[in-house]
Amino acid sequence: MAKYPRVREQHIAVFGESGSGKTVLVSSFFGPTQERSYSNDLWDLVADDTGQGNRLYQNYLGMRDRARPPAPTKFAATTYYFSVKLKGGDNAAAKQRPFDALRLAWHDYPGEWFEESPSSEEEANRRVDTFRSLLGSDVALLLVDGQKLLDYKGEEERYLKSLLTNFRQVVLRLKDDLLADENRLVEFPRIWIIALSKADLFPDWDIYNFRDLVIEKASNHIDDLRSTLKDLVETPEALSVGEDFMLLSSAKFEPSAADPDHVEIDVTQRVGLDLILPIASMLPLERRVQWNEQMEIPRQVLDTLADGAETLAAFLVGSKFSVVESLVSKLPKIGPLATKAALPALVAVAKMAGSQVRDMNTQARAHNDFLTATLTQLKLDLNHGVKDNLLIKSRK
Ligand SMILES: Nc1nc2c(ncn2[C@@H]2O[C@H](COP(=O)(O)OP(=O)(O)OP(=O)(O)O)[C@@H](O)[C@H]2O)c(=O)[nH]1
Ligand SMILES: [Mg+2]
Repeated sequence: MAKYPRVREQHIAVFGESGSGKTVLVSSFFGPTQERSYSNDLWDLVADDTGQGNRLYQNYLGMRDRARPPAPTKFAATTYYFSVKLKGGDNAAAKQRPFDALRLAWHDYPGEWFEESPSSEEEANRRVDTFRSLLGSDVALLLVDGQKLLDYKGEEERYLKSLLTNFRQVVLRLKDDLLADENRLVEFPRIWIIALSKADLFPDWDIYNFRDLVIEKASNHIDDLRSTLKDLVETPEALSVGEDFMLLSSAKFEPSAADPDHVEIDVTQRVGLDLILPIASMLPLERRVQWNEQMEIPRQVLDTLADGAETLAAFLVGSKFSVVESLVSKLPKIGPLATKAALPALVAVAKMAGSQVRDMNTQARAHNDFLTATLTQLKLDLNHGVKDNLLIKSRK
């Protein structure tokens, strides 16, 4: 194995119109991890580019200390690169681990790109490039702007229809450029999560309230979007659109009691941000196992979906956790790829019961095995999101 880079890279693709909360989201994802009071015993989150990291932190400080949100994003997209650096890099367990950091690329861009036509050919090209990088992620978040839902109270279908059809139009317009000479795209987000941004505006809601509203008012538009996306991809059966839902709130924004023209921003009240890493890293792995049991997925698709999952699974099995070993031996051979050595391990990891994950997490922590502890922690966090009714995962 090559010594460098010992990393795995995931992309975060957030699709949302202008003002839907994309820049605030990435700022609130990163900002708190830089505060003095922040502590995480398993990993550190660092921005690979110091200047970029400082700008995001500046956004966050503006909100925290001056109730001032960042300005709308104009003209250009920015890709923020983060590393989730595992602790314990110099201990014995770390010598065996296949990587020391998860890398996260988060693409932020002007939402108006989805609403207005480009003003020049150069800009049109930039949009295609950005869109193409967004499509390199396994998971896409499609933001439903909570403020807009409130503005359209009682006739939410009007907003949802325009959101979903506009987005579909964008995809259709870019289709030829995206496909270039390919017939269908192999690398493509396979999980499209419909996410409510600004969920703090709905203090009484859990994810079921949101899901029910979206299905009730817009299921036909989701169907249309799904078929448009299916037309673009290789193995279209391996695609979840409108089956997963989540709540997000980057901070609590509230009109100030003293002066209703001003907002107060409480950055400590956040919803769903802790699910972003687990969703980016664990959800594709789980889904891949689900699909693999139901259908024959071509190797080329598997190689892009949850890329590196086998290495991870093999590592977990190799790390002598009896729970994985016993699961692997019990599993029936399933699917056309069951002979691939690492796959049963992958299935085992994805299917481990909550209590087993917890045991493994405890053991790994006790042994300073930070990679196993991190992976199992991400899985536990994902489970919590579901239990806390912040996340609905596809049951298919
Ligand atoms: N209540 C509430 N308001 C939010 C939240 N996040 C963002 N907002 C509000 O939405 C505004 C726009 O957020 P941005 O993050 O700048 O939106 P954007 O998607 O980056 O918009 P563009 O850069 O134009 O594409 C902010 O100035 C806040 O007023 C949130 O979690 N809760
Ligand atoms: Mg923005």
